[in-house]
Amino acid sequence: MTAVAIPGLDKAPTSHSGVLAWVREIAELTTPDRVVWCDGSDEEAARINSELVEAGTFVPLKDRPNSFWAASDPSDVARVEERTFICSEREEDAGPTNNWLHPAEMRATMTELYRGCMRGRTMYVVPFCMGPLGSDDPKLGIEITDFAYVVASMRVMTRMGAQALEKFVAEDGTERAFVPALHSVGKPLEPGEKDVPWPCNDVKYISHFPETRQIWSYGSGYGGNSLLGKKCYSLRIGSVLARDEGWLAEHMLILKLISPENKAYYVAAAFPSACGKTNLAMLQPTIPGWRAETLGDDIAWMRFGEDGRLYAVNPEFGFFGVAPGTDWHTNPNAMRTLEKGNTVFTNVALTDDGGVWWEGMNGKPEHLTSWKKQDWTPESDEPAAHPNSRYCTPMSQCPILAPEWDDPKGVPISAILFGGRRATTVPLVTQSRDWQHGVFMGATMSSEKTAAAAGKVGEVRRDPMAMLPFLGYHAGDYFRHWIDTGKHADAAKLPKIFYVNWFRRGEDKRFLWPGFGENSRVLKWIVERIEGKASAVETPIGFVPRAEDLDTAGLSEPLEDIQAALDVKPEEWRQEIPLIEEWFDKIGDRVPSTLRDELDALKSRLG
Ligand code: SAT
Ligand code: MN
Repeated sequence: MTAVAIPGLDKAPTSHSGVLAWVREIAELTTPDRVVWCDGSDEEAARINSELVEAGTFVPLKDRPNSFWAASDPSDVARVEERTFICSEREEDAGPTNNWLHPAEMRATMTELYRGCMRGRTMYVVPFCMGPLGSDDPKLGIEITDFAYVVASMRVMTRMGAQALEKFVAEDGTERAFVPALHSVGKPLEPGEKDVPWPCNDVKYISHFPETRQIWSYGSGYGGNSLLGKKCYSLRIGSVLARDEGWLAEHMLILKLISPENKAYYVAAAFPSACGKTNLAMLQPTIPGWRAETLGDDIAWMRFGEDGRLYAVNPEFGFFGVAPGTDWHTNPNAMRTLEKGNTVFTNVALTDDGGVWWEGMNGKPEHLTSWKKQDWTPESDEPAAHPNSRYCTPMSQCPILAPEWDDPKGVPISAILFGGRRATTVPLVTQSRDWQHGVFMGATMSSEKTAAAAGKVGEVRRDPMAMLPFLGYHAGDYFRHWIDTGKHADAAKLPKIFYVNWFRRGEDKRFLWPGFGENSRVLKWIVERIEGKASAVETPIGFVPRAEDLDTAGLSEPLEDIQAALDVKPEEWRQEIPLIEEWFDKIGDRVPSTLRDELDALKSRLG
């Protein structure tokens, strides 16, 4: 092999042989102009930010410290599910909900794309750890990327740099396993060629190799496609690790609810992207005496503790939240988090005095620079911010962060919520009959598609446990893993499972439930159910409160609306049955028979 002298390649701050070999292999394949090993220091961050300003990728904001505005290429604004692949050795292990290509074929194709793809660029080596650094079994990764924006964002979203790299070699000298995660924007520069602010490629691949725990991403700079610790590692590869090691990797927020008696309850909740997970995670309860604290807004890793309870940790270190709709009314705690600065905003609008604005934010600016970098006025017929525009901000800035957020042990979960965005059919809240029935609810949950993924907004799709785009293996096996998780546990110690829908509408299409801070009323009922204190009606789909079972004191909505949000209409549910059957048929014979039994039982209860 010829030794290639790439400046910086030999500056490795680790002796980990696997890291050294892999970084060298990728440098020789992608031929960057230089290699930078990232240490995560403040000096490094300042240097990278100023390089991004220089490149035109970042515009410094004037309304908050150390914060930046970025506008992506207009074609690179969301996750690309059709270009996302689970490359297991056998197609049947990826299952019918994933795109599949044989790993050898994918490797061959992508190796050719990667060859020379970092020419003219810097290759950054970003060591990171998902979950608390003090964990006994830290989940490590190295992301190699040629986009400084990714480095800046990974520093916010993960525990990265020297502190993570330290964990690669255990105290006894053994080299720990890590997930190699390769990212390139796929836009090599010819000598003298001027770079664009947001390099990307029309050809995109977001590939996962579950058996070898590898991630290869090409062509996109957008968060979910490029911040590989997030969905790619923590969910797609994470779900495979969880299956093999006996835990759960889930698309869930983690919330701590504190009752007037000062008792804490931890709740994990799964909603599809852009369905209000961050708002619920940072809930400001409207009912007197109740408080909430945040532990995470997107991902939960859950495993059983020695006491037999299910404990959750958030593998992330920052929030990558949807900006539009966020304001002082819907999510004051997010606004306070963002005010502190240290935030990257992507695809929001820029105000004339150097601040940020998006649809749903207070104020009526007369003129803006839109996410497409065009003049925008209230007369413009396009939104000023892209509907999937995002803020990337440190969790530590959240004013209601729970003090135990970084505890490697995690927090014991009392309730799991599944929820989607449905205009009809699904009541505001339903308690499952037991774990297995709760798994059925999660496995059959449905939602109207949002702007977080490319595709048609509004159409209803099944999104099991909000994991449809994030499963690293066969959905039927995933359901079995959930059923088995319950079987191996002490039923009394398992979290109770609930199905919620904040988005039901009346005949005139208006929302029946006010949502946001008022969701604390639903959480209060859930806590009271756990304590055996609240009433509910047993319906064919599970236990549902009547309007009078909820604390509605001070709500301005008429009680009829609340009742309508809670109604179980058997005729609507009978229409749902063929859709669930079709969904199970799509998953095929790996659907656990227990879930088919649940479906039969539901059918017979509906009559
Ligand atoms: O784009 S991300 O996948 O990072 C966020 C989301 O869709 O939930
Ligand atoms: Mn998400």
